[in-house]
Amino acid sequence: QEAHAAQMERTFIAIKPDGVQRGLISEIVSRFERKGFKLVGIKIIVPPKDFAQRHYHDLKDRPFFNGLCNFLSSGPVLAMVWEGEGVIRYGRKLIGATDPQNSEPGTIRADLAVVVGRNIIHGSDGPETAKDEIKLWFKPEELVNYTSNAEKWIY
Ligand code: FUP
Repeated sequence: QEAHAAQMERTFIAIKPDGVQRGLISEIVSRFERKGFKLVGIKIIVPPKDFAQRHYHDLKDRPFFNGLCNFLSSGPVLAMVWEGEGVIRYGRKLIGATDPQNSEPGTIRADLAVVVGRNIIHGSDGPETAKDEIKLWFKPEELVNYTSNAEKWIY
């Protein structure tokens, strides 16, 4: 009988409208790709306002919630699912602190953004949110299971 490999960890990553408009898609995607994480879902959409509100529902009581949701739905968002060992936590590391003024040089937000309201990228902050966000943004059939040739050299 064929051995069943446990599915590796997955996280939801989105390049927000500022990152897309600034032409930063390839720069950001390449950082995840070169690390050794695997892209298993990707699409570009303009999320409707109510969808943005669902995505950020945890922040609904914060003063910036309305502006944040307006911003997310103001243009194209590149929605992605990345897979790999520790990808949720390490994805957050690649992204850097929420406020680009506080994020460490070398991180995406530090290197490519200046203010918190235009911090160009979103990444799930834990296993539960990763699961919820992947489910919100992607249908199961939009996620691809495959073995990349590099995998046997990464793990
Ligand atoms: P993060 O998980 O790093 O994206 O941070 P949060 O979930 O706390 O915040 C989500 C988004 O809200 C941030 F990406 C930008 C926006 N935000 C503000 O505009 N002002 C703030 O003070 C905090 C967050």
